[in-house]
Amino acid sequence: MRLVVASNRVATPAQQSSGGLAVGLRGAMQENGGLWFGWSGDVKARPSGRPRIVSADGVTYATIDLSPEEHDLYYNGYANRTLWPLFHYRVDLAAFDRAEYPGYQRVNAKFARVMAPSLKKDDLVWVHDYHLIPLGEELRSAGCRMPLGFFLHIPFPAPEVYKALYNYKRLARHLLCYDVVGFQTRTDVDAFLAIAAQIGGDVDSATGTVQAFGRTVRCAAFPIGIDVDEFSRLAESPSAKAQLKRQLNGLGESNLIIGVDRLDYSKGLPDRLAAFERLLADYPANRRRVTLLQIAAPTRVDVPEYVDIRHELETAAGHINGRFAEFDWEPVRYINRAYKRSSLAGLYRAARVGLVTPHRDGMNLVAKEYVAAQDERDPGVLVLSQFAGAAAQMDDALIVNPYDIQDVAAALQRALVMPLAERQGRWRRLVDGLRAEDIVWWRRSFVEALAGVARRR
Ligand code: GDG
Repeated sequence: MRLVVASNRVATPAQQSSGGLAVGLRGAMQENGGLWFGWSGDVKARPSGRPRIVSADGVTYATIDLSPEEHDLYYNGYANRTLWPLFHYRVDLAAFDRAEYPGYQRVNAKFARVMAPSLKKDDLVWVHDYHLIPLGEELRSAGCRMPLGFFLHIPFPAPEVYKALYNYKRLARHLLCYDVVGFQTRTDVDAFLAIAAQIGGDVDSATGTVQAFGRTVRCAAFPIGIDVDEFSRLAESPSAKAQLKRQLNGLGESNLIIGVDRLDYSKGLPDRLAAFERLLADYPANRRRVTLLQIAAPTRVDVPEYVDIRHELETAAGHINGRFAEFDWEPVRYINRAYKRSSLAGLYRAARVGLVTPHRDGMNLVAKEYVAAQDERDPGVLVLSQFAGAAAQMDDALIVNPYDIQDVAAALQRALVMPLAERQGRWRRLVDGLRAEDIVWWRRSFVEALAGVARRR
């Protein structure tokens, strides 16, 4: 069966730096010839109604442009100023502007209009993430009868948080138009099932099945994984090593703690810096000997909350450096731009500690990439937030409460002095888990669930 994927952005093969997710999805589409739909990333005053088509290696990519108004209401509006903060428990940051939902809905309808004519009745359709929740219902209205699946990359919040959304019933009903709805963790599945029951669905929690509005929907956790070998290969590549040597010059003998995130308020960065400051204050032996390298690549720069968090972090990094720096040692290296994947892999490997402390995260792939990039003879230690989806699979990390600065500082200290044998034992169990549930396992499990729908029919 052919696999058709829809996501907000499409990673075409021309984009050299596409991440593991893009590569994983492309692999799935290459198996049986696939089609990938999405936004081109371009905003045009008069976008054409027809998609731009490119084909490579058995996969066809179809992208459309958005108008400035569509971009404002759909992408910067309902998706990133309402759903993103709310689903990450930031009700305080969520904009509940009723004018934005119709714009979001219209872009989903436009996607459906472009997609429907090229779909065949034995295709499997897999829709990704919070930008495109209504797409399944729009495709159904356009007469599409094939199995439709949806995967949510971000958390599904607890019912009491979710219900702060003025149209939460509408949105849940959109989700119930798919045949398979996938989440990152069991916690997310349970939260959604609770909502499904509250809006009138007949829910069987044991099987994750919901009967509602004349349909049967299967809900399950499909925790996303990574390509483990890609990261260990990248970490050992000559270009990673050469670049690393340059980048690390100047750090002297410092032990490195690394954080890598999109610059986003959900990632817990101000508290992370506060925990590092606490480490230096409470465990003074680390002064002059430990450096925090925080890479925070800017994203969603048109959304005001992202401008605020950027300023907050610059101030916090400056404050720590002002308090502790010596002429030959700067405790925080805060870098506001993106690096190549191979450079990231080299830096992960060089770092004694991987510090991943989101306040909320659907999964968090950086935690997994950090582990995959380690040298098994001398692996570093992962310090991981209990509120990242990854914590459900990675209990050999040092699991912390990211709001508890003292707890995080103590875990950093423990990681910095952890004996080799313990580091190796923890790393071995973590990497075995990553291999068992990697990116290929993830997409095969989801596609298999969707193919099961077709077989039962
Ligand atoms: C969403 C969910 C879920 C980061 N900085 C650079 C760079 N990155 C790459 C990382 C990693 C990816 O971006 C970030 O993935 P995360 O999973 O950490 O976070 P989100 O972007 O928020 O992703 C998340 C994910 O979807 C998948 O389902 O895990 O919970 O929020 O791969 O390496 N890549 C490059 N340069 C950088 O500077 N090249």
